[in-house]
Order: sequence, then C-alpha cells, then structure tokens
Amino acid sequence: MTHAHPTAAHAGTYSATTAGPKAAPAGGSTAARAPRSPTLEDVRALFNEPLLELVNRAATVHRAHHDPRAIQCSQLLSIKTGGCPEDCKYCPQSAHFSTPVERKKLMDVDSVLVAARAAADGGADRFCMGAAWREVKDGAEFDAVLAMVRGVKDLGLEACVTLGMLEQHQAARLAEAGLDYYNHNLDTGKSHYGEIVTTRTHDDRLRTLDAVRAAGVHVCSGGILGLGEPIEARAELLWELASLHPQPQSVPINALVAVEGTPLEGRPALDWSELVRGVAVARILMPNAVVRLSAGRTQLDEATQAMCFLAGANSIFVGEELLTTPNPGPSHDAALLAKLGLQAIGRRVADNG
Ligand code: SAM
Ligand code: DTB
Ligand code: SF4
Repeated sequence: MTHAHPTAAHAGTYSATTAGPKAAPAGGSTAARAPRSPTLEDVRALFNEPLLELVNRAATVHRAHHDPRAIQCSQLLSIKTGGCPEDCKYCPQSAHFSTPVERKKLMDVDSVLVAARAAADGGADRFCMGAAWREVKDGAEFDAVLAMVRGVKDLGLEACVTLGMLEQHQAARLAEAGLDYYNHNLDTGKSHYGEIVTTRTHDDRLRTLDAVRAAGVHVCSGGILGLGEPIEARAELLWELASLHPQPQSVPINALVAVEGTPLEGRPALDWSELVRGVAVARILMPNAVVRLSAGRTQLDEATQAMCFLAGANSIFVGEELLTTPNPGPSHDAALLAKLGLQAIGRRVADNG
C-alpha cells in the first residue's frame, strides 16, 4: 500500500516552515534536525494558530518553493453531466437529488476539442474534463475520453480528467494517451466521510489514487470546506492528503457551492477566514504541491482571494463555469490578477513568444 498514514513521527521536531522535500536541515546533526512527517496532532495545532501567524508561515513556505507571482490556470468542462449514481450530498449532478442540472450524454470529441482550443486561447494552461460517473467502464465512451485526452495534448495544453473510480489498466491507458493529471478528491476527513457519501468509502478513493500513481499520472486530490464538517475533519483531510506518498502534485481546495435541491442547500457560506486557514495549512503541509483555490470563488470578495494567494494558493479554475455552477469569468480574473501583480502561467508563455 502506498497510502499508509504515518501515525508515529520519527525523530525531530515538525517545523511548518522547514518541513517538506526541498527543506534541508540547517547544519548541525542531521539526525537531530531532520524534518519529520506531520502527525495529525501537528495539523490540529496548525488549525489553532493565530490566523496571521499561520498565513505568514504559509507565505514563507510558498516563497521557498514556488514563484509567488505565477498562477496555474485550469479550465473545466463537464463532458458528461448529471445522472450520477453516487449520493455525494454536495453534488448537483447526483441522480439522488432533484436539482437544476439536466442529465446529458457524453459530449462528442470534436465539441470538446473546440472548447479546449478556446480555453487555450483564453490563457488556460490545463484543460480538465469531468464526467458524472461513479467509475470508468471500458468501451466506446472510455475510448472517446482517451481521444479527447490525445486531442487536448495536441493543442499544447496539459490534460486532466476526473471520471470517478478507476482500475489499474484504465489508469495505464490514460497515461498512454498522455494524461498529465487525474483529479480524485478525498473531499473530507475519513471520520466525516459517511455523513457526506454513502455509496462508496474513503478507502475506495485511496485505491483509485494508488492506481493513478502507479500508472505514473500526477495526482490532483483535495477536498471541500463548508460541508458542515467539524474542524477535526478538516485537519484529518489535509493530514491524509499530506500523508500520501508521494504527496499530491495538485491540491484543489473547494468552498462548498450550496446548490438548490442538494441536501446541503442552504448551508451557511464558509467564513472567509476558514478558507484562508485551510489554504495556509495545505500550503504548509504540502510545500511542493500546486494549491488550487477552486469552487466557490463567486462567493469570495477580491480581498479574501488575495489573502488565499498570500497564504500559498497558486492556481485557480478559469472560465465562466466550473462544471455546472458559475465561476468569476475571464474579465474579473484578469482584473484581479493584474491588481495583485500575479501572472497566469499560460499567458506568460504567450506573452514571451
Ligand atoms: N464524479 C467524479 C468524482 O466525484 O470524483 C468527478 C466529478 S466530481 C463533480 C469532482 C469534484 O467536484 C468532487 O470530488 C467535489 O470535490 C467537487 N464538487 C462537486 N460538487 C461541488 C460543490 N457543490 N461544491 C464544491 N465542490 C464540489
Ligand atoms: C475540483 O476539486 N473542483 C472541480 C474539479 N475538481 C473537477 C469541480 C468543482 C465543481 C463545483 C460544482 C459544479 O460546478 O458542478
Ligand atoms: Fe457523482 Fe462525482 Fe457528483 Fe459524486 S461528486 S455525485 S461521484 S459527479
């Protein structure tokens, strides 16, 4: 198993600013100074830090591992919408709930590639295709998704898909088609998971992540804040993600979009400080990952988003829509990035040649 949780720390003191693969012990005895993996207790302690101290530590980690002006931009497309057999309480695409989302068939390859080209023209560097499937099934539809991945790569974009559970041979076929990232979120901490989804287990999620990693595809895995989960479940979620070996290369932090008709309709919006705190803890625990400020940005003011970038977020979803819900859109995002002196990495390449 590659996802064993470290329950006992080895020698050394966990340091939020120096922990992580790139951090070298600062002289002296390496045995005594070596950074160790965070324990769940360490993560709980981060959640209790004064917010601005935490943001300052996260900003320091961020600057030690990344260009703080660069923002990775992914554009989403729902290639198969609605009618999903899973009962994820947050999701407007579940067939268990009556929501405004209409069930549609899998899109054809050409239409997907038209959208991908528009995403590239709009400055996205990665195209992420989502399907409301419980799991991938071999056959014509999966073959079409493989053709979409190949087409997206031919356009010079990074390719990401999120298709539900996956077997090893399917992950291998996606890798062969050139897939860069597979998105599969742990969504919430293990102790809270059964409150949110009953049609699969947290261990099912980990098994899919193992298959993705074994195929050599980068892992994109994160979660949702604001489901009504206790702080303990947030600490668990981020500890579980940080305990994966290797850590996920991409970590989306979603704020719940409470959609009418879902069981979480009417759930109060996450307080901005809780989102900033979640981003900061993710950055400290996973120094090399790209941390994405994901769903829910239409509910956030610019100052909150700025604070998330300061706390280590270095990626967003761009475009007018996420999968089925609205996103701020290109003109708002261009204005925000310009105001903060940040640059979309796709635009940097475009502007330089
Ligand atoms: N069916 C696949 C799966 O669940 O892995 C892929 C698509 S699913 C929509 C991808 C992710 O979107 C979920 O894991 C969840 O984190 C996020 N998501 C779905 N509905 C959301 C909502 N209302 N608010 C925030 N995030 C949401
Ligand atoms: C992720 O973590 N967030 C994205 C992407 N991965 C697939 C999806 C957000 C979906 C928000 C609800 C919707 O638009 O349907
Ligand atoms: Fe289906 Fe994914 Fe939505 Fe769950 S989150 S209902 S698996 S589309």
